[in-house]
Amino acid sequence: MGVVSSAVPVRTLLLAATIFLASAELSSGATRHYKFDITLRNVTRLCKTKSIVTVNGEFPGPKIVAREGDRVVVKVVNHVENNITIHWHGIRQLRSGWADGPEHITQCAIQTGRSYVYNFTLAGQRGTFWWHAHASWLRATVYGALIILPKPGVPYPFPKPYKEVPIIFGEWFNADPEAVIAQALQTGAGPNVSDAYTINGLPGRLYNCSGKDTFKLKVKPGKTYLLRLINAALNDELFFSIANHTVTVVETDANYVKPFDADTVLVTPGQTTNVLLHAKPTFPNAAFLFAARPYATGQGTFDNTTTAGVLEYRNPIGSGSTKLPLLRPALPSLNDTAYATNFSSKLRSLADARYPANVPRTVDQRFYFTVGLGADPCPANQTCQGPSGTKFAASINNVSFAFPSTALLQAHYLARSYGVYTTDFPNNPPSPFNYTGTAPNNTFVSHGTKVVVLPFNTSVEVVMQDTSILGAENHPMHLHGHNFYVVGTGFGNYDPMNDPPKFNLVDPVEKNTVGVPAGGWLAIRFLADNPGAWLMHCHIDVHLSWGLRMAWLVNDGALPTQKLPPPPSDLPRC
Ligand SMILES: *[C@@H]1O[C@H](CO)[C@@H](O)[C@H](O)[C@H]1NC(C)=O
Ligand SMILES: *[C@@H]1O[C@H](CO)[C@@H](O)[C@H](O)[C@H]1NC(C)=O
Ligand SMILES: *[C@@H]1O[C@H](CO)[C@@H](O)[C@H](O)[C@H]1NC(C)=O
Ligand SMILES: *[C@@H]1O[C@H](CO)[C@@H](O)[C@H](O)[C@H]1NC(C)=O
Ligand SMILES: *[C@@H]1O[C@H](CO)[C@@H](O)[C@H](O)[C@H]1NC(C)=O
Ligand SMILES: *[C@@H]1O[C@H](CO)[C@@H](O)[C@H](O)[C@H]1NC(C)=O
Ligand SMILES: *[C@@H]1O[C@H](CO)[C@@H](O)[C@H](O)[C@H]1NC(C)=O
Ligand SMILES: *[C@@H]1O[C@H](CO)[C@@H](O)[C@H](O)[C@H]1NC(C)=O
Ligand SMILES: *[C@@H]1O[C@H](CO)[C@@H](O)[C@H](O)[C@H]1NC(C)=O
Ligand SMILES: *[C@@H]1O[C@H](CO)[C@@H](O)[C@H](O)[C@H]1NC(C)=O
Ligand SMILES: *[C@@H]1O[C@H](CO)[C@@H](O)[C@H](O)[C@H]1NC(C)=O
Ligand SMILES: *[C@@H]1O[C@H](CO)[C@@H](O)[C@H](O)[C@H]1NC(C)=O
Ligand SMILES: [Cu+2]
Repeated sequence: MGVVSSAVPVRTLLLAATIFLASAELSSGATRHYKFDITLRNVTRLCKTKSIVTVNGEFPGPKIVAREGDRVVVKVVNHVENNITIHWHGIRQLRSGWADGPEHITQCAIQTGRSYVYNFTLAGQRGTFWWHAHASWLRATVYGALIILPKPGVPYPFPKPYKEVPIIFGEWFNADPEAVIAQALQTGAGPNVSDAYTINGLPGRLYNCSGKDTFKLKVKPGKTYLLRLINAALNDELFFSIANHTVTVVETDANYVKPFDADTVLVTPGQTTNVLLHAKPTFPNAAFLFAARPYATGQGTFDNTTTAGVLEYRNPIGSGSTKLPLLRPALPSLNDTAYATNFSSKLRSLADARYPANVPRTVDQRFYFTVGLGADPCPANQTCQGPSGTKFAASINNVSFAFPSTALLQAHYLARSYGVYTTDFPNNPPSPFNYTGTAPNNTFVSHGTKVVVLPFNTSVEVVMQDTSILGAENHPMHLHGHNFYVVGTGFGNYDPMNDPPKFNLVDPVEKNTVGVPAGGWLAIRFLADNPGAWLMHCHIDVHLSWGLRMAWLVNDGALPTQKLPPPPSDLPRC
């Protein structure tokens, strides 16, 4: 373990024991300094003690709370043996691409004993974000909430909640997650599944030996609570429900939506969703479980367990001794695509004068990308445990993206692409077939570090088409550096003649992560107004590891305010 002295004076965030936000006293336009020491820590879950990689020894990691317009400066010091980077999920990083974080894309990893300062502003954004490691599977334990409050005096477009509570879902492995993915990549098989899901780091009472490790939310009758849901699970989309309560959905991926009520909320890895919980008007003489378990569409095995927390009403009479009945929520079945589709279709932008939907109405460049699984042949000297003795792989337009030996953004900035990447990423599937029908005989993917280069301010439309090669599956696709509008979706093969007239260009939801439906397609539009190198990938980490990722290189514009500044002097080198 390297010992690193900090040259820059930094203020370490001290977390209050309570999870509630103390937001009123935050000023705005400030620079907020944090120090993230990447360290090992022993943690006991499910009766087993293991050493995990953490930030500042905390699990989940420290919460960052700032205001729209603030600057955030985080010095990350790596004291562990793993290479690591941190990504600020959903933050646009306007002209600060060097701070985005994905390893091999915007930076080389921070190696043992080294440090890097992430320095960015929170321009034009407010809502629920999160941060996580973006190297291998380290985000299994290295993640935390990043909350941007509106500027002082700017209200939410819904009644002010009494309290705000981050609810972070995670995925817990008794084994070392790094060993799990390393073994899977070696054998070609699907990775061992996790042992539990967690709520704010706690598996909850439905698991053996976890009664004490249950997140408790105490509420007062008649009050409204803003739950900031964040799905930090590695590989699983989650249904979330609270017994005997419906919630009002008001925001997704840090964009306000037209409010609607739901018994169950679907959150995919990478997504955030804000909901209002209206506590019952009078003391209900019961306690209520809230729980999350997967929405799973793939063919492989998955962790089908349930994490739970307890919603407890503060007894106005004060007699805490009476045992109250504990009610359980009814969650949709694990493969309830009808529920998932219905829920997703209700997400609509506010699209009003204050929060307009700036959806591109015209399109400069159109792309049709297949997203899905595939295979790699088994090396001659090995036996593989993937499909039919091959190794699992994944691709976009049959390209399984190979990480470059140096960071893409550096090569792009220095105009030295030779030997690092090529600019021939296919705009369309290389060989068309019935994407949601019988899979072609040859399911092998190709490999390459191929990118799409976009001139500054290109208006882009991407139709993402799920494939049924090795099983149709919902893929939560995440775009770095931009938000996008979801203008259309459907099942089966996308029809370029009959589907576009049905696109919603009025109030489509604005997101940074969206599930491409299992056996279906989804169309997004975005304006490439942020110079840099931007990863787009499936947020199911096993698919990401198998190559379901690509990158956009957005060129500088003509004006000085449209150019990527030079890299910071401490940018890690490979
Ligand atoms: C974790 O526990 C083991 C066994 O007790 C101990 O050897 C190790 O030093 C501990 N690690 C940390 C980071 O505390
Ligand atoms: C962060 O970036 C701003 C703008 O480039 C710069 O003025 C400031 O010195 C940087 N802060 C640190 C700690 O690097
Ligand atoms: C994965 O599971 C298999 C079967 O239970 C076990 O033998 C193996 O050690 C596990 N791998 C890891 C990395 O934990
Ligand atoms: C939990 O404990 C029960 C009772 O001891 C046991 O039957 C069951 O197998 C355990 N489940 C797991 C997943 O360990
Ligand atoms: C919870 O919901 C069930 C089923 O709808 C209902 O029978 C019961 O009265 C409710 N209990 C409370 C305390 O709200
Ligand atoms: C969960 O998975 C286990 C192991 O694959 C299986 O035995 C069990 O029936 C599943 N439970 C549910 C509710 O699907
Ligand atoms: C969902 O799972 C149930 C039980 O495992 C099964 O009977 C049903 O066919 C599945 N539905 C779909 C759409 O896969
Ligand atoms: C969609 O959900 C609403 C309630 O939120 C329900 O009334 C409606 O029947 C559902 N539609 C489908 C097709 O499931
Ligand atoms: C298979 O051969 C490759 C290339 O010669 C070598 O790198 C690899 O270690 C071998 N794998 C096994 C399992 O022997
Ligand atoms: C693709 O295959 C599916 C399933 O066999 C079939 O229902 C569908 O009609 C086919 N679509 C096209 C465009 O051929
Ligand atoms: C695919 O394989 C099947 C069965 O092996 C064979 O009948 C069919 O002709 C093959 N199709 C193509 C396009 O090669
Ligand atoms: C860490 O990154 C460096 C530079 O890219 C590389 O040489 C080294 O092998 C990596 N170490 C680990 C443990 O992955
Ligand atoms: Cu995926």
